[in-house]
Amino acid sequence: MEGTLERKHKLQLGGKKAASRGWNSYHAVLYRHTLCFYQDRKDTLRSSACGLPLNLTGAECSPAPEYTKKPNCIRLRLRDGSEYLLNASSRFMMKKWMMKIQAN
Ligand code: I3P
Repeated sequence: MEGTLERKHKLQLGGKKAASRGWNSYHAVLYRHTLCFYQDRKDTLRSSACGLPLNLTGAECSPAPEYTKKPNCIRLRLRDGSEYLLNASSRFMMKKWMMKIQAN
């Protein structure tokens, strides 16, 4: 599955506060066990991803209703201790992303 996702890096590897915690919007692509972020949809063809793909093996994914600044947020905790908030374009897309990520 692929589509627009806003992303905020909360915690880095080991659970330390991430250095840059602002929101950015990406074209996200969910492959079998990784979630990749691209500046633009056309970048997927050139394989020019923004940063490393997120390894979803052993990741935990849940809604984040306590984060009230964005309406459709998902909390994604990776096995390496890092954590991201992902904001989907609608409630429907939020549920769809969660279901697909959890299926990993
Ligand atoms: C961050 C930016 C984020 C904010 C984050 C700030 O500053 O304002 O929007 O997150 O707060 O650190 P910068 O752009 O200078 O990196 P929220 O929108 O979630 O508040 P945080 O430190 O509480 O994560």
